[in-house]
Amino acid sequence: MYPSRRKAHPAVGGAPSEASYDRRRLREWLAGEARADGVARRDVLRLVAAAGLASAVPVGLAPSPASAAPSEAAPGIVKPLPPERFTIRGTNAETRFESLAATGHTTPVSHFFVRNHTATPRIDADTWSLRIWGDGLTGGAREFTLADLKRLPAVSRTAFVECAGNGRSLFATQQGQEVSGTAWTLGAVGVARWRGARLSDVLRLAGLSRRAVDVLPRGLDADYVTADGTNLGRVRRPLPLAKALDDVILAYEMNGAPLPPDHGHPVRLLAPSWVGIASIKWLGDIEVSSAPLYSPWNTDFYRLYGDGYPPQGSAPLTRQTLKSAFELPWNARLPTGTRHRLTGRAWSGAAAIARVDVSTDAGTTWHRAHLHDTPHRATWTRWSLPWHPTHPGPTTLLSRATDTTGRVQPRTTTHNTQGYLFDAVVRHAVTVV
Ligand SMILES: Nc1nc2c(c(=O)[nH]1)N[C@H]1C(S)=C(S)[C@@H](COP(=O)(O)O)O[C@H]1N2
Ligand SMILES: [Mo]
Repeated sequence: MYPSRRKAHPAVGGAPSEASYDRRRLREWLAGEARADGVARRDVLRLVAAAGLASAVPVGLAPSPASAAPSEAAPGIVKPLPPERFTIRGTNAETRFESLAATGHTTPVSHFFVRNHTATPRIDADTWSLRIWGDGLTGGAREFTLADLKRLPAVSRTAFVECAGNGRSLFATQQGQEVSGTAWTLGAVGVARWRGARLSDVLRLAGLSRRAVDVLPRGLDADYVTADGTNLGRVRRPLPLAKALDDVILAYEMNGAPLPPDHGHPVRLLAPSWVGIASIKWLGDIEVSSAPLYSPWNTDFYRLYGDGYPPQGSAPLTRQTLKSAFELPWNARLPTGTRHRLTGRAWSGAAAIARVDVSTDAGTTWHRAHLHDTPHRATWTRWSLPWHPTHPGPTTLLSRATDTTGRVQPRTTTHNTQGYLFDAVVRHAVTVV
């Protein structure tokens, strides 16, 4: 179908670091070797431009006011999508951040965003199996049933899944910049308790060769066909072995129950702290390779392109960035003369949250918010601040997170054409009435 294109590379012993892996990839990319499984890079870039700009956010449009909520369900999503919890965006459903106020640290399936390239497939867990194959194994291909995976030691991990494009519409609404892709506000993120087998255990059982450098997990959902009709094959994105052996889970449970259809039933990958595309749903097979692998999802999508970046784009995206958000609708109306409790969440792909500062006067003064969870990496921390507005009228609320690496949300995010990794302080308009 779409055999992965390979080049000869010297064998690498042991697991390479993320950085050395990215450097090697970048060299190949510069040498013009990186192809997306037969689709040339320039063709995909053209496709991205053609398909993406059609759905670009018009500059100056306010982020999806509640009144404009589409009511019909997204085609291809199985679970109910009540408009008070979700905004439909094509084949995807964004969580309304304000609806998270009614949830705890973890996000129930009833509130968890869905990002589908095509549609949720219905897969029978009893007949499902995972195939591990490729020249990075010492022997032949191996199959694992769900029962096989459940016989392995189970690990549990609370972690977010966040789309690389979460916050994308803010490039237009806050920075006046055009970007392509789904116009998410801040709700393309959710936190769940994931449980499953370690990918490292399964790879070792399958007979991992010392020459292996990349794995390529692939979903069982339908081929992804771009707006102009190019078939990019099934959703798949190479993962460096260093990450695969570190903390990646083959998850079969979400919040203590079997994975629901929309989130990858029966088994998905969960790559903590990384961009959502790394967490392949409806896993069908994993190629293990002794040479770096490519797919459109690590060559043309999920890199940063634009004036601030090299012409070949950044290295493939790995960790998520730093964000914070209020659990309030856009343009919320808050009565004057009452004590409000402003609540929100903050998270970072790099580390735990160290502090959150909030401004209720468009950035003139800042107050340190109370943190309500013990901050941990790979998940979010809830925060709150009391506010007693005295003057009616419009104002702007700001929240600014700092993580334990010392990184602070900046005033602006450097533009990239596909609108990934928005990390700037969000200006949240409200009206005191
Ligand atoms: N097979 C498959 N896996 C996939 C996707 C997909 O469309 N197909 N979407 C990816 C993207 S872009 C994101 S952000 C996350 C979303 O996970 P969720 O739908 O469980 O929230 O799944 C990732 N895994
Ligand atoms: Mo995503």
